[in-house]
Amino acid sequence: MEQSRIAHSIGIALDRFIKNNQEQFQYASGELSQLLRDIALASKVVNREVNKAGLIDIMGAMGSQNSGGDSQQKLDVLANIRFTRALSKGGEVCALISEETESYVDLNNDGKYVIAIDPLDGSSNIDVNVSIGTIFSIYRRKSPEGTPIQQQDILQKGTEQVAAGYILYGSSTMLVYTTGHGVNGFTYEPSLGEYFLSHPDLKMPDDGKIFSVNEGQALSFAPSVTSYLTYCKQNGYTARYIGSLVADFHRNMLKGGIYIYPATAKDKNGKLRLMYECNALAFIAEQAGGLATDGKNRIMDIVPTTLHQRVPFYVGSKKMVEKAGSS
Ligand code: AHM
Ligand code: MG
Repeated sequence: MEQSRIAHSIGIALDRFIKNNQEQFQYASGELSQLLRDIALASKVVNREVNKAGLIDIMGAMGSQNSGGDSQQKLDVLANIRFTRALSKGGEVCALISEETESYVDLNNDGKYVIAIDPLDGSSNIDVNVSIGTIFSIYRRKSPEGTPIQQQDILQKGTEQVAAGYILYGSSTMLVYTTGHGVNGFTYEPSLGEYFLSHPDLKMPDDGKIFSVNEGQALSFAPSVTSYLTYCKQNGYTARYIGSLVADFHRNMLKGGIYIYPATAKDKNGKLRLMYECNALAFIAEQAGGLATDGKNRIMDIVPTTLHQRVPFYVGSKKMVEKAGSS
């Protein structure tokens, strides 16, 4: 009782929260906790880079290098470097799948966990000072530790995730994650350099009035998508689309809404990637009482066949996703 009261008190620091809740993990050896801390630490570094993004040209013009000796680089590449470094130093991760690399990266063969990550999502918003995000999924490896990574470790379906989360670099920076026991959101306090619990046990409204879709592609949507969007408009729904998946998802989770990236003429399987964009948000959505499908099937049941596989994505309030799927 006391434990759960502490674990859910608003204002508790992320590190303490992770420690207090460690016994909820199926394998409570502390490595998953450390891994989550590594991700949080890397996200603080990325947050710092994101916050000075507009200064990069100025600093570049001054010929400056950052503390690691790297010359200034594009933010998404930089974010990939930051997360890869943090995860390889920690030692808990045996393989890393990233949007930024064609193949997976072997890290520590003795590590128990596989990570799929989109280090900085929302590429069209990076240079224009609009919210962007990091998305991650954590899996436990199937093959024995200390042996080379195998396909079965890499291509796991979403139901196998042991944890997933995202970082939203927005008007404030937030880290939201689940280990399969509900969803908790933490807000970053920059002057203290720490995340604090601000959104305990997040629940997505069952129904909502916001739809988020790129209607610029509407002429090539399937009739089912068009008819659902017509239904939304006829019923006084409101359109909100930032073009950063994490930001659109986060708003809809708090307010009630649906995000759709359907198949289009340009992207026959939709645009978004199953392994490091959709699965993590599907896990969080379900843990918060929402739903995620490809229009028909549950996202987390899809067996991946390639690392960068795309999938149509419908995610958000349960009733809205069900209605869109049956339109
Ligand atoms: P990215 O991985 O190149 O950043 O693309 C993913 C992003 C999502 O964040 C966003 O929801 C979607 O692409 C927007 O796509 P579009 O510009 O086609 O609407
Ligand atoms: Mg992306």
